[in-house]
Amino acid sequence: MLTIWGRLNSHNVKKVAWAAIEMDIPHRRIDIGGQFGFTPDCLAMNPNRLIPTIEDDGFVLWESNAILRYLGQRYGGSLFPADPQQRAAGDKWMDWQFSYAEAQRGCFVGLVRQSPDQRDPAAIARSAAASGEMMKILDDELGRTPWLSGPEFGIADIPMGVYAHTFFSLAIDRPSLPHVEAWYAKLKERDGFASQVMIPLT
Ligand SMILES: N[C@@H](CCC(=O)N[C@@H](CS)C(=O)NCC(=O)O)C(=O)O
Repeated sequence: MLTIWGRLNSHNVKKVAWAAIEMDIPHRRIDIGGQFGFTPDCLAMNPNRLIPTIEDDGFVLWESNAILRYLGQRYGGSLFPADPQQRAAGDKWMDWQFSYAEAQRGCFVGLVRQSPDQRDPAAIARSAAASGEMMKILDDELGRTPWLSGPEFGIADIPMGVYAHTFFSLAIDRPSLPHVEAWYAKLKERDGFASQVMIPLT
């Protein structure tokens, strides 16, 4: 059975927990990281002191997007496109998500993880503006293709899907993003997204 280690209020853990449901993989998730800390066994599996880590039939893996690709290849069927160009076209959005996460970090941490007296409103506004600018790039893409994975939903939609939920949940100014909003509305209809991603931000 697949084991996922990591607290669910982590963007990177949400990706893997959602993917496991999309792929119908029997699994369990164990809270570690953040307030749960790390046991020596966890650190032996992943010395980075980061989440998520998975174990699947004795195979240990960390780095959330590497995990998505592994699960997609082993269990994902059509969620992991066979065509190299279609897969690469989605892959770039999976890598792009890490740049996006940097842009969004300031407003997420400021508004969710910091108390009002710790907040730096200017830093939050800068991060919100940078996030909105990047989301406009995503919006252009989603005006050309229904999914980041191609004609159908697939693993390339998962990383930015998780971050889009945060973006639309934060009390920040947002530009007009009709295509991202339509894509996000379709994601919200998916059971795995609703149960693993659409949880209160903490
Ligand atoms: N590139 C790594 C980043 C992992 C990462 O930064 N995880 C954060 C949570 S989203 C973490 O472990 N923070 C420390 C903690 O939760 O204790 C990945 O995608 O898996």
